[in-house]
Amino acid sequence: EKVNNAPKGYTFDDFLLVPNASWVEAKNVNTKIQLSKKIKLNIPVLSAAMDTVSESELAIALAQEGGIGVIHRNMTSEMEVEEVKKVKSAEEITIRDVVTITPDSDITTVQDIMENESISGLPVIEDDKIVGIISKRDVKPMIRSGVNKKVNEIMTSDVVTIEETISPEEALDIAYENKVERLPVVREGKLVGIVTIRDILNHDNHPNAARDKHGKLLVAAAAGPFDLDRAIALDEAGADIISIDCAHAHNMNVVKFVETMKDNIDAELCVGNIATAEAAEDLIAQGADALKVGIGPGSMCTTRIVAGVGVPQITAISQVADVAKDSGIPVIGDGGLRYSGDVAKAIGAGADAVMLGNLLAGTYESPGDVVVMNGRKYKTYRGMGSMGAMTGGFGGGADRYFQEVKGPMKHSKLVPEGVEGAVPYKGKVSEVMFQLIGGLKASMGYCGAKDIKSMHEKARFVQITAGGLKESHPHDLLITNESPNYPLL
Ligand code: RVP
Repeated sequence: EKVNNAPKGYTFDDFLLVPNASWVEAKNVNTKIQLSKKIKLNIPVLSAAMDTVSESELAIALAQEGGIGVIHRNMTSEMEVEEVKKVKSAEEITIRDVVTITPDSDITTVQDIMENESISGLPVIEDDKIVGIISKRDVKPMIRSGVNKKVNEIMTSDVVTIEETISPEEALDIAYENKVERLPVVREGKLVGIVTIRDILNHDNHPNAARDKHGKLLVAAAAGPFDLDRAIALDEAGADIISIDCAHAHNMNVVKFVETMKDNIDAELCVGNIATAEAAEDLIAQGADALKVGIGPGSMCTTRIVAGVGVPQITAISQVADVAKDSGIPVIGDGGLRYSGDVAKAIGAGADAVMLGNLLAGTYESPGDVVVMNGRKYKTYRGMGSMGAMTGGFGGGADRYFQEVKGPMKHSKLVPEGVEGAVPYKGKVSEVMFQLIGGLKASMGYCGAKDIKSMHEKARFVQITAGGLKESHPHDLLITNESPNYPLL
């Protein structure tokens, strides 16, 4: 009975989206999402918390495009905290390491410092307070005419300072208004840094970036399901989302611990992975802020082969989304996405956002070096449940799969659920996102959906056959020029 009456599970290749009557053009669609009460993304994309995908460099690049990176946890808690901090301070234009001078110094000393350090202005400090500022323009004529004066005789005493909390735009306005090139930054009257007009103007402000209320890039970080200390440390370091990273979040001990996690952190709590409506109900009841869906769809995952367990991804997403939408909890479709069309199908099936491993591995910003094989460039990509990730690094791969990480780790004691491999080098995250979001926007144009919410409502699917799938891919020709959004392995 339970075999013959089993429900069917479907995935991306089993369906296509049906074109609708549409007044929407791809160039005008809006891909913004509210990932949780506090988190707004401009593109519905998260990076996978994997050690060949997401460290600070990739998280910075993805947040600048409008998505959010999830720092992996196959490193010590201290190292992960540092990665979070790097993302949070990535676009800081304040120079923290300020060289200062005292009022009674000779201007020849000032001249020497300016030349040696290649800086053109020094704040003048007395008793920890800023009492003036001296620039190359003040010093040069004196030195040229051979007059040796003290700093306090020629410095500008009327210093315009700014508070640390000010935005770059406000700082620029103040600098222009007061006709000054540099602004000392103060906290409770004490100098903590300096901002120059040149640095503000050179600062590429990435208009589509995903930012917090202070203008800093958003970042998420992974923690094990019972690793409260790490979750608290990441929260204190400023992570916007803590992502509970586990192969089976419907393990009832994991479900039970969600409440404790929630009680101890301010950041939003994303929990995964799951693949059923029942799991969604249980986790929502415990207070999860977002749910991550995917058991076994990952490109390097062998869970479905090794354990025989999983739910094809489109079915999993739609089952979880049906439950989550009633509670307003966002759903992240994690794994199995190979093309931009899959992103559109995941969203059409009810996902609010997607999490990408393979599609972001092999970018310039992902960890690891480029290797050349048979004249083509590749980067390594491995499952967190692969032998390499479980034995190398810090055990963050093994406990994701509920395996013993203590003591000397012997290969023979572990049962991997992932493989190690390589993916073609794809260039910068910005280029990958351009194609991916371009494809999503095209899809939304076909479906008549002006934004993600209306994509949820308007998407209609047609189930296809093996013949339909064959017809969908390029066929009956030899591809002579590889397309950036249809790579060949
Ligand atoms: P993909 O994008 O298809 O490469 O899948 C990425 C996802 O696969 C990750 O976000 C994670 O949920 C899952 N994963 C990571 N490691 C493994 C494994 O070793 N089985 N699976």
